[in-house]
Amino acid sequence: MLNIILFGPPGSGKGTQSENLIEKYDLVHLSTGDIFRYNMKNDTELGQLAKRYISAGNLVPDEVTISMLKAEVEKHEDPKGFIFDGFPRTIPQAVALDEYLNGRGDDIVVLELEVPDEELIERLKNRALTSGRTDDADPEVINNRLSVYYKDTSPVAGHYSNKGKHAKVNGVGSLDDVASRLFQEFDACIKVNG
Ligand code: B4P
Repeated sequence: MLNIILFGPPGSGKGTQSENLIEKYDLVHLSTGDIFRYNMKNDTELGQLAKRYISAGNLVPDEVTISMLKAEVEKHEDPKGFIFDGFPRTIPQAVALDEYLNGRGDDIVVLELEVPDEELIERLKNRALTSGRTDDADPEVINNRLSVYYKDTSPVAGHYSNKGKHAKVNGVGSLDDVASRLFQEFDACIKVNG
C-alpha cells in the first residue's frame, strides 16, 4: 500500500490539497492538526494538553502525537492508503512512522509543498478572519510556527529525500494548478512502485 505524507510549512495548503488527493485516489485523510482541534473543541484531556502547545505555536510532544496517530490508523480496516497531513513534523515522528509502516508492509512517499514565507504569512492571516483559529490570529505565534518548522520539521524532508521517497511541488498558484502538480508527482510514484 502506497501512502502519502503531505508535507510543508504552516499554511502551505496541506489541508486544502488533501481534499483533492482524497477525492482522486480514494485515500483516508489523517490530519494531526484536525484531530487536535477536534479534541480541543470537545475539551478532552488530549485537547487540553494540545491547546497549551498549539496556542503558542509549538509542537505537541512526540510521544502524545505518535500514539494518537497510530490509534487513528488502526481505526481503518482495509484502506486503499492514507494521506498523512501534518505528520510527521519531527525526525522522531518520522522514524516512528517508518518503523510502524514497515511493520505493516506499507510504503510512503513525501510530497512537499513549497511556498515562500511572505505568502504563508498572508494566507494564515486571511484564514484567521474566517477560521477563528487563535494560532493564525497572532503574528508572533505565526512567526514561532515558522521558526519551529525550519528548526524541527524541515529536516524531515531530508530524511525522506535520502531514501529517495521525496518530491517537491510548487505550492503557489490556483488550487487546481497545485492539485494537478501533486497528481502528476503521485502518479509518477505509483508507476515506480508498481
Ligand atoms: P495543521 O492543522 O497541520 O495546520 P497548518 O500547518 O496551519 O496548515 P495547512 O498547511 O494545512 O494549511 P491550509 O491547507 O489550511 O497544524 C496546526 C498545529 O497543530 C501546529 O502548529 C502544531 O502545533 C499542531 N500539530 C499538528 N500536527 C502535529 C504534529 N505531527 N506534531 C506536533 N504538533 C502538531 O492552508 C492555509 C490557508 O491557505 C487556507 O486559508 C487556504 O485556503 C489557503 N490556501 C491554500 N492553498 C492556497 C493557494 N494555492 N493559494 C492561495 N491560498 C491558498
